[in-house]
Amino acid sequence: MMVTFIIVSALLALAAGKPCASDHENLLLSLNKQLLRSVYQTTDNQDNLPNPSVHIALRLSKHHNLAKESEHLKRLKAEFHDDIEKSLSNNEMVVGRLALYILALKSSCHELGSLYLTRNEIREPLLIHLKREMEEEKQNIEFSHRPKTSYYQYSLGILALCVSGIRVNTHVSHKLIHAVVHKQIKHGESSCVDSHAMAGMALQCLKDEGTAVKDAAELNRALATIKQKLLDSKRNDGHIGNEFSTGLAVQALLAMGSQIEECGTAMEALRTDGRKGTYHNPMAISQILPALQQHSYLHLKNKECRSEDDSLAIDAASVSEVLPNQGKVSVQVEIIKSNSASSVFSLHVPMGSSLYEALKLLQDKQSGFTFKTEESLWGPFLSEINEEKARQTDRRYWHVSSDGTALTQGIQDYKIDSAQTFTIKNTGY
Ligand code: B12
Repeated sequence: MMVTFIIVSALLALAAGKPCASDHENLLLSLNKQLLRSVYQTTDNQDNLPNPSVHIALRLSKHHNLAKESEHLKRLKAEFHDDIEKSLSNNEMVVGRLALYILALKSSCHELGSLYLTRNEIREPLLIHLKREMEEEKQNIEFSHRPKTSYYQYSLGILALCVSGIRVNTHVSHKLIHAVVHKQIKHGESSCVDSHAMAGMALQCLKDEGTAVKDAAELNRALATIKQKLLDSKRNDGHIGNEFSTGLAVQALLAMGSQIEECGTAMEALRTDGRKGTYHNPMAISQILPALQQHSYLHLKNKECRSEDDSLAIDAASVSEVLPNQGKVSVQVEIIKSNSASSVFSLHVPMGSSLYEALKLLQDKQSGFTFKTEESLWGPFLSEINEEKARQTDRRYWHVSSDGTALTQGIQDYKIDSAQTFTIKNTGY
C-alpha cells in the first residue's frame, strides 16, 4: 500500500515537473541571452574589458552564438591579454585573472602553447607564467600564512593548471589542502563560501586527475571539510551563503559528487532569484548559469568544441522601462577612517539611484567628500575616500553597509529605494 502511494506520488511529481522543466529552460535561455548581450554592449565606462568569466559561462552553455563567441575570444586575446601584461609591468600579481583567462581559452578549445606573456622583454608561455606566480604565492603562504592575493585566486590558479593538464607541484597543492583543513580560509562574511567553493573545485580536479599530492588522506579530509562547510552554510531559503555565492557553491557540490537532489533547494533558490531579476551583473550571471545547467568549471577539462548548437540569437535589447519620477529620498553617508575618525554627510537622491550615483552627487556638491574607484570584473571597486586609500595591496578595504547590514552588492549595483544610512568603513582583513 505504502509502496503504491510512493510510486503514485512520484509519478504525480514527475507530471507536475513538466511545465516547471520548460520554465527552467526559458530561464536558462533568458540568462544566456542576457550574458551574450553583455559582451558587446557598450557602457559609459571606456575601460569596458571583455570578461573571461562571462566567456567561460557562454561556452559551458547548451546554446551558442558561435560568431559572437569567437569575436569575444579574439577580444580577450587582445584587450584582456594586454591588460594582464600591463599589470605585470606594474609588478602586480595576476594569478586570478590569468587563471580565468586560461580557463576561457580552454573553454573555446584554444591552443594554449601559442600564447605568451611578455614582461621585461622576457617571453613566457601563459601556463609557465601561472606556475611561477603560484610558486611565489606558495612562498608567501610559507612566510606570512596567506597568499599575496587570496585563497580564492590561489584556488583558481590550481584549477586552471589542473584543467589544462599541467601537474601541480605537491607543495603548492599542500598549502591549499592545509589551509582548508586548518580553517585558514576566511574573508569575512559570506565570501568565505565562494572561496571554499573554488577550493573545492580545484582540489576535486586534482583528485580526479590522480595528481600526486603530499598526503592523499589529507586531500580527502579537505574535500570533506569543504562539503560540510558548504552544506552548513545553507540558509532556510535554500541559498548557500548568499544569492551571489550559491552558484559557485552548487558548482562545487556537483563537482565533488553530490547528487542533484542534494542541491535541489539551492537550485530552486537560484531560479527564484533569476526570475526576480536579482542577477543583472554579467559577472553574477556567469557564476550561476553553469550551476543552473548542472555544469561546473571541471567540465572544461574534457571540452570538445565539436558539433555545437548555434541557435542563440540576440533579440533587440528590451527598452528599459522609464519609471515615473518617484521623488527623492534622504540618504546619510557615514565615513569611518582607519584612525576611527568619522564624518557624516547628508543628501537627497532620486529614488532608484545607485549608491555610486549618490556618492557622485555628494562629491559634486563639494561638501568635503571625494572618492575614487578601481575597475574590476564585478564593476567599480571603491578604493579611496577623502584621499585615504584602502586596497588589496594594503590588505584593507572600504566595507559598505546600510543601516547596519553589509551590502551584498557593489556601489554600482546597489539601488537606493528608501531613506537609509550607509556606513563606509576602512576595514582590515
Ligand atoms: C576576495 C573577495 C573580496 C576581497 C578582495 C580583496 C582580496 N583579498 O582579494 C574583499 C574583502 C576586499 C572584498 C570586498 C567586497 N566584496 Co568581495 N569578494 C571576494 C571574492 C571571494 C573573490 C574575488 C576575486 O578574487 N575574484 C577573482 C579575480 C581574478 O577577479 P577580480 O575581479 O580581478 O577580483 C577583484 C574584484 O573582484 C575585487 N572585488 C572583491 N569583491 C568585490 C565586490 C564588488 C562589488 C566589486 C565591484 C569588486 C570586488 O577584488 C578582487 C581582488 O582584487 C568574491 C567571490 C566571487 N564569487 O567572485 C567576493 C564578491 C565579489 N564580493 C562581494 C561583495 C558584496 C563585496 C563588498 C561590496 C562587501 C561589502 N559589503 O563591503 C566589498 C567591496 C566594497 C568596495 N570597496 O567596493 C560579492 C559581490 C556580489 C555582487 N553582486 O556584486 C561577492 C560575489 C561575494 C558574495 N558572494 O557576496 N571582496
